[in-house]
Amino acid sequence: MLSAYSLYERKKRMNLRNKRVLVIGAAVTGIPVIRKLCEKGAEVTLNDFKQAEELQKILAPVRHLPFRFVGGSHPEELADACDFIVISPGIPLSIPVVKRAVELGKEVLSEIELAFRLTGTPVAAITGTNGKTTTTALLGEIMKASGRKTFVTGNIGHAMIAEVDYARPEDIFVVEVSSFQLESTQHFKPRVSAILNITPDHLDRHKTMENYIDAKCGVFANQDRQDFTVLNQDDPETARLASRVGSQVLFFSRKEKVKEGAYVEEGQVVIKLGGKKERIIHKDDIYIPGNHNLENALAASLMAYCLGVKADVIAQTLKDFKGVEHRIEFVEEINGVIYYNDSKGTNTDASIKAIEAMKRPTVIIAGGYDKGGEFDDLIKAFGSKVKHMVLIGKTADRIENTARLLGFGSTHRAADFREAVRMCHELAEPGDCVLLSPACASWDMFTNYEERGRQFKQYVRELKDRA
Ligand code: UMA
Repeated sequence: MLSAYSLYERKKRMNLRNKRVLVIGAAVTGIPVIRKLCEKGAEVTLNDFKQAEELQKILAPVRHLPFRFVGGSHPEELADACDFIVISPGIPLSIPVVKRAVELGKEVLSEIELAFRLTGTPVAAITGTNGKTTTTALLGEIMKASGRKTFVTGNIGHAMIAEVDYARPEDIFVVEVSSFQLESTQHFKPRVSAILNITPDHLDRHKTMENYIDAKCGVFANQDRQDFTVLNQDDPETARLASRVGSQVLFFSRKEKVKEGAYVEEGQVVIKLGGKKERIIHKDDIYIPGNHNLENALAASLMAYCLGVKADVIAQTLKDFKGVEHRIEFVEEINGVIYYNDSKGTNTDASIKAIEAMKRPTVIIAGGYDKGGEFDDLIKAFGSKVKHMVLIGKTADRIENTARLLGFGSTHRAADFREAVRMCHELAEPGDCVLLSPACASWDMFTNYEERGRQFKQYVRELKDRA
C-alpha cells in the first residue's frame, strides 16, 4: 500500500496555481503537459525550436488554452521568467536555457516526475536498454487480466500525465521509462521498478556509459524497503547495480537459479519469494519467441507477482500475449520469404537479439541516425545467418566500413527506404526472411521508429499486391 506520507507530500508539493511554468517541447509529451498545467491554473509558456506554423496540427487541439507560445529557438531569458521547467525527453539538458534555469536554482522536471507528483496511484516502472516496450505492454496485460484498472504509459508512446486524473489509488500505472526521462526526476518512486539490461546506447546524449547508467539508476533512487527493484542477474552491468539499491532487490535469470526472484528450472518458469516457491508456466508455452522475450517474460511475471497477481493469471497472459508492434513483428510472407518489422531495433544490442530470433537465412535492413555507437558486435552477430545487408541513413558509411573490415562483403546501398525494401525483395530467396532491424534510431529519415515501421509494412504490402 502507498504510505499516507507520499500521497500527502506529493499533493502538497504540487500546488500549480499561478506558478510560471516553462514547457519545452511541443509534441507527444508537451501537449498533455500544457493541458494539465493550464487546467491546474498555472501560467504556461510553451517553447519549441520549431515555429508555430510547423506545429499547427499538433497545437490545434490546445489552441483554446491560455498559454503563450515561443517558437523558433530556445531563448535563454525564458529561464528568468519561470518558476520551473518541464522538459520533453528528447531535448538535451545541455541547452543554454536549461543550464541557466539550473544556475538560478530552478527545478527542471521530466513529464513523468510531474505526473508522479500529481498522482496517488502506485507505479510499476520499467527501464533498460532493450525489451522495455515489450515488458511494459506484457505487464500491462497481466495487471489488466488480474482485474486491476491499469494505465500503460511513458516511453511506450503515451504520456503518463494524460492519465493522472483518471487513476485512483487502487489502480496501477505501468510506465516505460527511458534514460532521457529519468535524467530529470527527483522524487519519482515506483512501488516496483525493473532494469532489464544495460548496453551502450544514446551515448551522443549521455556522453559516457557511466552517465547513462546513472540516469537509469534514477528508476530506483527514491525507493525504500517497502518497494521492490527487479534486476537481470544474467547481465553483469545490471546485476552489479544491486549494491546501489535501497529497496528489496529481486533478480531474474534464464540461465541459473536466483536466491529471491524468477528463474527457469527444468523448463519451468519459477518464482521464489519470501520462502515460497511457485511454478508459473513451462517456457515453451510462452507465446512470444526468443531468449530475450523469455527474459522480458521473467521480469514482467516477477513484477506482477510483487504486485499481488496470482500465478494462474500470469500464466494465462504469457500464453495469450502476442507481442508489440515494431518488435520482431510478422508482416507478410511473399513468395516463400517472410518479412519482419523490427523498427524498434534502434541500437546494436536490440538488432542482435532480433537476428538471434530469426530461424531462416536473413536479409537485413540496417542504418539510420548516428548515436555514436559502434557496429562491430552487430556484424559479428551475422554469423552464417545474415546473407545480405541493405544500408540506409546517416550511419550507412560507418556500418559498411565495419562490415568490410570484418570480412562481410554483401552490403548494398539504397537511395531511399522504398528502394531498400525493393532491394531486399530482389535479394531474398524462398526460405529466407527479410528483417528491418536498423540498429539505429530513425530520426535522420523519419519522425520516429513507428513511422519507419509503418512505412516498411506499407512497402512490403505493396510488394505483396504486385506479387
Ligand atoms: N524539440 C525542441 N528542441 C530540441 C529537440 C526537439 O524544441 O532540441 C522539439 C521538437 O520540435 C518536437 C518536440 O521537441 O516538437 C519533441 O520532443 P521529444 O523528442 O521529447 O518527443 P515526444 O514526441 O515528446 O516523445 C517523447 C519520447 N521521445 C524521445 O524520447 C525522443 C517518446 O519516446 C515517448 O514515447 C513520448 O515522449 C511519451 O513519453 C520515443 C523514443 O524514441 C519512443 N524514445 C527513445 C528510445 O526509446 O530509444 C528514448
